[in-house]
Amino acid sequence: MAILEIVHYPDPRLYTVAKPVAVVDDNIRKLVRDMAETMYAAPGIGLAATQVDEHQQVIVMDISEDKSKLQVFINPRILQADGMQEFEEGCLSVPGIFEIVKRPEKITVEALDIEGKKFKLNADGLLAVCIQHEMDHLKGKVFVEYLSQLKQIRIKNKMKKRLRETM
Ligand code: GNR
Ligand code: NI
Repeated sequence: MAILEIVHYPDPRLYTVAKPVAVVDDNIRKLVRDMAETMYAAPGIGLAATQVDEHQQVIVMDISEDKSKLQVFINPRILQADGMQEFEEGCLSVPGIFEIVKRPEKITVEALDIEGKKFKLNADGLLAVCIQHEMDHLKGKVFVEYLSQLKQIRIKNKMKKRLRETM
C-alpha cells in the first residue's frame, strides 16, 4: 500500500475530467487500496481519484464513526435527485476551508463495486453530500466553485499565502 500525494486547489490538475474505468482489474484494485489508505491517513471521509492525479472514475468513502465501512464507487452515475439541503463542506484539496453548499438532498446512484459488479444505492444526508462532492471532483469541479467569485478569490489568495509560508 502507499499514501498518495493529494493535489491542492487551485492546481489545474483538479480541473481534469476523469475517464470511465473500462475493466475493474488489479490495477484499479491497487488504486482503490492506495486511495483508501490516503483517505484514512489524511484523515478524510471521501477521496476521488482526481485528487491524487489519477483521472479515472474511482471514489472511496467512509462516513462511519469507527472508520470500518469503506465504500467504493467506480463509474458512478446519479439516476435520480430530489430535494435540496445545505451542508458545510470541506475538502482535502482545499485544507482549512469550510463553506456551506446547497445540493440535492436525496439521490439514487448506480456504480460498480470493487469486483466490477453493478449496484444501486439510495443516499441522503452526509452520504448524499459526499457522493456528489466526490462525483464533482471526477468532473473536474471543486466545491469552492459553488461559492461567490469574491469568496473564490479570497480562498485562492489564502492557498497561495499558505504555499509561500511553507516554502
Ligand atoms: O473529508 C471530507 N469531508 C467532507 C465534509 C463535508 C462534505 C464533504 C466532505 S469530502 C472531504 C474529503 C474530500 O475532499 N473529498 O473529495
Ligand atoms: Ni474534496
